[in-house]
Amino acid sequence: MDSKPYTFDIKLPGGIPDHYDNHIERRLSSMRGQFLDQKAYSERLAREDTLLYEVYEFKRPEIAGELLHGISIVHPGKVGNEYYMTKGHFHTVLETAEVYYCLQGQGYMVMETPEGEWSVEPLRPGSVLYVPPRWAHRSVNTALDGDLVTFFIYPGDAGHDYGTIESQGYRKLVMDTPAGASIVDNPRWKSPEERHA
Ligand code: PAN
Ligand code: ZN
Repeated sequence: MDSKPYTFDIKLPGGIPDHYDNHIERRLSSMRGQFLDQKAYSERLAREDTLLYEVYEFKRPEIAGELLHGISIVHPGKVGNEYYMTKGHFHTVLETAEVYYCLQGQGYMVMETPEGEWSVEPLRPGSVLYVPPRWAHRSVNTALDGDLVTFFIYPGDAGHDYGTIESQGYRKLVMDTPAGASIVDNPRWKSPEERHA
């Protein structure tokens, strides 16, 4: 792979880089079991396989020393009362961190450790979020009228573990309530004790 320095531009509003190596689209069908309101999920999926979020990546070798980076764009909307969100994941190499820089929109990063410690941090244009090693992370777009655009950067050897979140869920959900966007307990979350029982 070419190892010369390079630059790219991110035009705002929008957030799509002027060049990139890979474009990923994640649709409703890839989020089975993730949204709390499963009836709303199935009804929507029967109508259309909605595009929930997109990632524009720059390809680098997936080795320690490299930094993988790109743009994540979560579109606005809800399934039931739950805002569109990313799948979320732990890094396979748990002891690897990540930095997110919010460029546009508003939302939250929902985070959790394997021990069940949780944190939900706001994302606003200009906010920089440090996700320490060991914390699973999921971005949620709480603005119903525009995209949540973030720039991310993480170690080349981190890898992605989606399966753990798919089976246990996150401890906290971000829901649209009469009081606005609210952080609520996930009734389906399994504590580490329940998981190992
Ligand atoms: C990001 C995420 C991106 C999409 O690049 O991969 O926001 O979210 P999911 O990977 O959970 O679908 C990142 O955290 N990389 O490690
Ligand atoms: Zn990550």
